[in-house]
Amino acid sequence: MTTLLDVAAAQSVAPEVVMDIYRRILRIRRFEEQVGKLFAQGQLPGFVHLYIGAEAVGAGVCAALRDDDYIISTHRGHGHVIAKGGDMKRMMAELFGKVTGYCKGKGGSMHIADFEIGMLGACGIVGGGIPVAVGAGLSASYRGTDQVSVTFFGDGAANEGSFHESLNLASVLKLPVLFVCENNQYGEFTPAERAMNIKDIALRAQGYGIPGVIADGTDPLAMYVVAREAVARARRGEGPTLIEAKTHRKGGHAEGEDAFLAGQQYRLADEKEAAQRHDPLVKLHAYVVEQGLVTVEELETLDQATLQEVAEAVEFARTSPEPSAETLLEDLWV
Ligand SMILES: Cc1ncc(C[n+]2csc(CCOP(=O)(O)OP(=O)(O)O)c2C)c(N)n1
Ligand SMILES: [Mg+2]
Repeated sequence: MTTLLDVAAAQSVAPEVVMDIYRRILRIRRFEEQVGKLFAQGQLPGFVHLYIGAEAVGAGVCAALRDDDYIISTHRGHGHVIAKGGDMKRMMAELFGKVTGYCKGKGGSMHIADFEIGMLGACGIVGGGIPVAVGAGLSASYRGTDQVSVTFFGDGAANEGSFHESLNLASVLKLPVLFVCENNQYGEFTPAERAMNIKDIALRAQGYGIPGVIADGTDPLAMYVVAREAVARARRGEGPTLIEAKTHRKGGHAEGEDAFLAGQQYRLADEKEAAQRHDPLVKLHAYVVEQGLVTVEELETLDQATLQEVAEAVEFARTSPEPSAETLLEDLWV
């Protein structure tokens, strides 16, 4: 298989970084596949939105960050936490609603945060995380550090007022923020082309006087290269960048949607096929083998170890206690 990656970009990435990105993607993929199975078995309370298909974005961008940089996520956020170095056990326990979870079982899939790794939180309100990242960028700038703040959000969120206000303020104050739009071409069941009259969300950057970059969101190394440049610019004090990652969901909007869609098809004709063909894990697997960075057998061993890590996370979650009724009103701000 000839690589479907941007070779020029790929060759500017050091082999150890390539493999680091591969491991991040693999951890996300195996975690998410297991979450999909658990949901189908009725073992998880609440909705889950899987990140399968978009792993290149979170993994590529987070590999360009330092541990003390910040990220803010969305309702589709498991992949961002893992990409930033999150703990699978505490994540899985949170999905099960257990007391050992990241938010003591009170946040669930859409509200995982881990301040120790700079993960300031996910957000079930579409577009709700974007201004938080601007606040984190303002804080870094005010404190005189060179930390960078990244907000991931969808194409749907790019039509929210919070997106526009955030780009404007970050631009005016020259804040160290990366606005990373994961354009998977749908907001729930509505194709983006029916929700906006432009094809490229990156164009909106012009309206706020900041760079807008289009990247292949199925190419992990191209994502890394684009993020590396935007991060360097932000650290130099030159302000924010809007990165539009053209990507896909491999599955539905939320797990279990077939039950209420009752056979209705909403995916565009070629898009579903493209989502399969541009699987970021398959593409990076082919690349690392072709380049001789690692053997197929070594990748298989890595996969087995990752599956084991996921299995241990499930076991940890299953055997953890439920939160007690007395703690119901703790950790609330009222
Ligand atoms: C403010 C707000 N409006 C509507 C919803 C319902 N909703 C949840 S996810 C979603 C689609 C978001 O689309 P996009 O931003 O493209 O993210 P994606 O799901 O494609 O990753 C909508 C409309 C919500 N959670 N918050
Ligand atoms: Mg979308």
